[in-house]
Formats: sequence, C-alpha cells, structure tokens
Amino acid sequence: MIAAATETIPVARPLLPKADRIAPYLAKIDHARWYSNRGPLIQALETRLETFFGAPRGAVATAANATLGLAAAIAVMARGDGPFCLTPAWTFAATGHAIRVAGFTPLLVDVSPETGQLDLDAAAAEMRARPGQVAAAVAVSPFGAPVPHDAIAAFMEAQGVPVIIDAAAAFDAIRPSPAAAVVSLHATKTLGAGEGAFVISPDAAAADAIRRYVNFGFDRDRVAAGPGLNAKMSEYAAAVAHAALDDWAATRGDWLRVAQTYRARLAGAPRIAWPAGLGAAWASASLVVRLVDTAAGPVIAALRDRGVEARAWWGAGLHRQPAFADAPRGRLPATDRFAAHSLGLPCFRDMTDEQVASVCAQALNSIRG
Ligand code: T4K
Repeated sequence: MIAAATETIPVARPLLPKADRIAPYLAKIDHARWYSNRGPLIQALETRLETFFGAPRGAVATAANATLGLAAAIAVMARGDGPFCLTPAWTFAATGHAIRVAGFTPLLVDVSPETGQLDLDAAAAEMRARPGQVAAAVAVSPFGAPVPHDAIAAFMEAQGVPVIIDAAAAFDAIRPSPAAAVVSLHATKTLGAGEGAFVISPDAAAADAIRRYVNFGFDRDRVAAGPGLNAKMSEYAAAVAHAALDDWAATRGDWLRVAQTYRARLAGAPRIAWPAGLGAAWASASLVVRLVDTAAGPVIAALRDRGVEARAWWGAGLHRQPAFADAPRGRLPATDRFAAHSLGLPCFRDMTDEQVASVCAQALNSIRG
C-alpha cells in the first residue's frame, strides 16, 4: 500500500464568518427587501466604519471591490488635465488596472529600499520632470503595513497633487488622513466579506463623489452628471462585512498569533528581514518576509517540493507584467530587489503552531540551500 501524501500547507485558507453569524443580517435583508443600491446594511456599514476609524461623518463610501474603489477614488480626486497617475511599480496588478479604469496612464516610480513603499523623493522628481502632466498619485501599503501619513500629506501639499492610498490589505493599519485610503474586504484580506471594499475619504463631499461614481455617475435626479460605473457593494456582501466586524477582535487576535509564532522562529534569522511591526503593532492576512541575500524564486520552488505553498504575491512588479509593458517609468532598482527577494509564506487564521514550525523549518532549510 502506498502511504498517503502529506497534505500541502496552503499559502492562504480564508476563514470568514460562519452562516449563523451572518444569519441575523440576512434576515434584515429579507425583511427590508432591499438587496443593493445603497440599502440599509450598506448605509449602516459605512456609519459603523466611520466610527471604527474615527473618520468624519459621511466620509466612508463602500465599493464592490478595492480595484473599483481605487478607480473611483482616483477618478473623482484627480486634479487638472494631466494624463498620468504616479504609482509605485512594487504593487499588485490591481493598482495599475484601477489607474487605467480611471482614465489615466500609470507612471511607474521606484520604492524606498527600506520600506518597499512609494519613494516620495523619486515621485517629486517625476512631478518636476513632467509639469502639469501628473493628475494624481497612488501610495501603496505593502501587505498591510502602515503608510507614512504625515510624509504623504506633506507631499500632497508641496506638489499640489492628490494622493490615494492603496490600503487594500491594511485594514488594521490605516487611519483617516487628507489622502483617501481604499481598503479591500476580499476573502483573502484581514477583514473579509468575500468581495467588497471601502474608501476612507478626507470628508463627506469626497465620499459623496465616490458614491456617485460607483452608481453610474448619477446625481440625485438619476442623471449621469459625470463619469461612473456600476461598482456598488451589495447588501449580501455588507451582511458578511457586518458579521466580520462583530468578530473583529477575535480575528485580529488570530492574525497576531500566527505572525508572532512566525516571528519567534524567523525574526532572528540573519538572512530574513522581518516587516517592522508585523504581529506587534499591526495585523495582516499575509506573511511576507524579505530574503536578504537569497532569491525567493528557488526557495518557493523548493518549498513546493516539500509540501509548502509559498508565493510571490506581486510577481515581478508591475513593470514586468505584459499588461503594463508600455507604462512609462523611471529607474526601478529597489522594486526589482523587493520582487526578487520577497517570500510570501502560508498564513491563515487557524494555522496551528505546528504548521508554522514546519513551514519555518522547511523555509530555513530551503534558504540555506
Ligand atoms: N491593491 C493591492 C495592493 C492588492 O493586493 C489587491 C488585492 C487590490 C489592490 C485589489 O483588491 P480587490 O479588488 O481584490 O478587493 C488575491 C486576491 O484576490 C486579491 O484581493 C489580493 N489583492 C491579491 C494579492 O491576492 P489571487 O489571484 O492571488 O488569489 P487566489 O485565487 O490565488 O487565492 C489566494 C489563495 O487563497 C489560494 O491559495 C486559494 C485560496 N483561497 C482563495 C479564496 C478567494 C481560498 O482558499 N478560498 C477563497 O475563497 O488574488
């Protein structure tokens, strides 16, 4: 008899609220007979998120997903007639697609070699090189890390350009600021609703503009007064989001526990750079470390052979994906470094300490070669 193959440890295994936790919200939908188009659960969700984040009243607007939420925020906040929207090349494909949907050409900028986040000096240099040509900029939170809110606000002020934060994975690290922030509620994110997103806008007027954009550009009279899409989040997705918020403290605790278990085994390893604050100051649904002097590709392949699914979540960067081959760019050495050395390890809420230990042992073996 052949022994059963050991089960592969998956890179992600989302765990969203169970049916009994969602049921009370579904009953509200049955009662209201309101299923989409800014129904009562969406309105309550927006208000709840405003309170949760301490955002101004009316400043949170929901969207079908973060890709469309980003497109909406970029489209309504862009300033002037310039064709470009700055974005770090070190990001997920969604950022570039959203810029295009909003009607702009992504202008790819490098990231800081320390943080992996938009290099604001390089972004300022691009602004100077293309006066009047840049309508907006996107800053990206890598895998849920906090973004430098004060530096971003200073950049907006100095450059006279709006910044939209792609905070898709940063539910636990984002806060209201002069820059609109877009958070994903995708199943793979820290707080999951299946699909969905919300934008924390600087004020209610900006959120209203986003609400119009995600609803065909309609004004109060149902006249398409400006550009728009159907990018609304449904009442059903809102039901899951409410149930997820009810359980947020426990969910956050799970994410912190998994990260801390990893941290205890990996943070001291000399060839692994641990994201500052992960598992202590902020929680994330992904566990991405940087291999200091080892390429991640062969490690991912070796882990696969050992029954561990690891990932290069953002591939080789936006600039190396065929869809963005024609996007203008500056020099991108730090992006290339992050792309080559970032290793996404398995991470899910109910991951056992034994599974983490096994992944770490295999990863350290693979890194040593
Ligand atoms: N900006 C950034 C920086 C982002 O990272 C993202 C999304 C966005 C913007 C856009 O946000 P959304 O428009 O999605 O709201 C996943 C997610 O779909 C995507 O949300 C996420 N980032 C991206 C980094 O990862 P895939 O194509 O890699 O997912 P997939 O299907 O390979 O699933 C990942 C793993 O999870 C697999 O092992 C399968 C497992 N899985 C997945 C789902 C959805 C499950 O076991 N159950 C599930 O329900 O994109």
